[in-house]
Amino acid sequence: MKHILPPLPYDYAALEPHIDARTMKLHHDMHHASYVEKLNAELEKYPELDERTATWLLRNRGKVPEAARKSVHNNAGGHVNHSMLWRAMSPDGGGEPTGALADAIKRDFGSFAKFKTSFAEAGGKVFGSGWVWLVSVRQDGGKLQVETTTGHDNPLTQGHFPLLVNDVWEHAYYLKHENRRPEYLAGWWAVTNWEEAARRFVLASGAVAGELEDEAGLSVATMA
Ligand code: MN3
Repeated sequence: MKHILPPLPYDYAALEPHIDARTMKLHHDMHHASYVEKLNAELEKYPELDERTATWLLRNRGKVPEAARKSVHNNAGGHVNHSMLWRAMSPDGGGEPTGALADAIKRDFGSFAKFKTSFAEAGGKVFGSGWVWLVSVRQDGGKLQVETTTGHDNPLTQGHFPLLVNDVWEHAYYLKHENRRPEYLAGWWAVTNWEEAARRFVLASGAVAGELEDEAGLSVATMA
């Protein structure tokens, strides 16, 4: 099995002016593509991992041969995280979540405004390269919380199910926003895809446990 770069679900310029077309093209066609290429190249040496999905590789780090463990983890993480990222944004995005997701955000953060502050502050504080997430914690009754990860780590490795993600590596914003990460995070709300977050909220809170496949063909397993 070869891991495949999913196409961007919109044009490079679709998220302008908040995210510029050149950043989107480099980010998807160069950065994300290189994680997929490196993952495939590494896995060529390990036919026993041939049928494993990228999320399986992330969640089962200890079952990957030690010589390849770090590289597989970083590149599988880069692949999974960016695949989620493209869909966490939309040219039709922005606004506020509705329905059950909105209710859960209010329950766990107090208000939508407080959630936004928490997410933006956490993203701003990531030291170096990393990610900021809204996750559902199955082990805690589906409680929503904001988390950050460094490098290409993904909350799935902790059994936490990602609903929303933003990339705070410099390559995600530096061409347009230079060193002003808070400015990028503030503008990001205009393209946030709440429909996708709501779709993932249903996956996280539904009766379905075990392996789930999203449209990108990536396994987005909950921890049963
Ligand atoms: Mn990136």
